[in-house]
Amino acid sequence: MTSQDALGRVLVIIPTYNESQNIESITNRLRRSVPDADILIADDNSPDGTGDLADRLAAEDNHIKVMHRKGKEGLGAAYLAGFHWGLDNGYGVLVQHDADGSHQPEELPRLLQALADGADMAKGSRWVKGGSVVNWPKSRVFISKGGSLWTRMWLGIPVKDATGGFNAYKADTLRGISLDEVASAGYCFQIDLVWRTLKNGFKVVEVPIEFVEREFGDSKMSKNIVVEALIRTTLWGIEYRLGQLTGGVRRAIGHKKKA
Ligand SMILES: Nc1nc2c(ncn2[C@@H]2O[C@H](COP(=O)(O)OP(=O)(O)OP(=O)(O)O)[C@@H](O)[C@H]2O)c(=O)[nH]1
Ligand SMILES: [Mg+2]
Repeated sequence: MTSQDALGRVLVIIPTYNESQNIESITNRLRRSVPDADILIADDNSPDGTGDLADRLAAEDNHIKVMHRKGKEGLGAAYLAGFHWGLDNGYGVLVQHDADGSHQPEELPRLLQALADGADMAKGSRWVKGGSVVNWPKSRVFISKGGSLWTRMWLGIPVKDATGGFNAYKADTLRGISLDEVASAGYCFQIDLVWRTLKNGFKVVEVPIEFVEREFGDSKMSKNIVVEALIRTTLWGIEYRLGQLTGGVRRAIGHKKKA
């Protein structure tokens, strides 16, 4: 038995919307890289037939499962549904993995090893030593690094790649972070989850990854997603900083009363 076996069964959740050109290659690579893991494709009724293709892949391989959702509700909602399914079905580890080829299935064993070594959440990271991005325009690097810096500044969290979406969690971590309260949809979903994980006292370890820009299909990233992340992060930051301030004032008054 390896240290990773002790983690329990692994479920890799892949949200999809119009990923028919990518889904088969990504599931093939995942099956080779982590043969014991199960894969859950959470498809939002993609008009390009990704859901039907996923059904065909599942019919040929019982490690592949499909969740058909009624329509496009954002990747956050698809992940939440996938997490609940995985927790209800006894998986010990739940992984977030995009379909578009940006996350490398060959790097997943290193994330799982970080969990086996004691992390509660292993976060694939482009912006730690050893991490990188391939074929990204300067504008995307700026948005990603800027978003992480903004998040670190407001929330005071020691995470270099706050918006990264290639993450592995122990089941107990997800059970301990009030998933029912998560309302974020886009990039912000990643920030929301790592922020909750840290706030609840869980250990987050960043694992360097190579992030490759998608070759096929269209990005669902939009101005709205960036604006949602900016507004929500700033509001959480203000709430957090006010809490620090009022906590400090209360402590100071308490000290004075005692003296
Ligand atoms: N089920 C579901 N999946 C989605 C939705 N939006 C995006 N996805 C999937 O989530 C993953 C990430 O989406 P991308 O479009 O690649 O967005 P991104 O990675 O933030 O942006 P890029 O870096 O430009 O690719 C992909 O597998 C998408 O198919 C959605 O509304 N529903
Ligand atoms: Mg992508």
